[in-house]
Amino acid sequence: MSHAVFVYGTLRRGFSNHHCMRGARLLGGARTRERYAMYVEDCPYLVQEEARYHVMGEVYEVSDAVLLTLDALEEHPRVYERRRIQAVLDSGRAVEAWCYFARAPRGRLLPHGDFAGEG
Ligand code: PCA
Repeated sequence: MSHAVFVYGTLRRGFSNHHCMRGARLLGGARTRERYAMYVEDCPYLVQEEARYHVMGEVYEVSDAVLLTLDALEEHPRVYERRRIQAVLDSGRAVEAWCYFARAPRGRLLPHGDFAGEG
């Protein structure tokens, strides 16, 4: 079985945990359909209850095994909780995907929804 996952932080291309996406198929760059807030300490913490901006990331299709690896990495459901969201691919196609939200955000509020951007 495969699962679509929207990643917005260290799992993105070029970041520290991206190697965990090995074997995953990139569906494309994407943004969230809804607005959220992102706090950053060493890694980003997404908050679902605070509607500020669309969040940029990538959507991957992953296997059961990779999803379990990601759950362990993100310490779902204790530290991050995996929830369903709507994402919009750069192509314009809407997809439903899993996303890891922070249970207790830490750090400072990013002024925009792109962990790869400055600020
Ligand atoms: N890793 C997950 C959630 C936050 C993080 O740093 C991600 O990239 O989506």
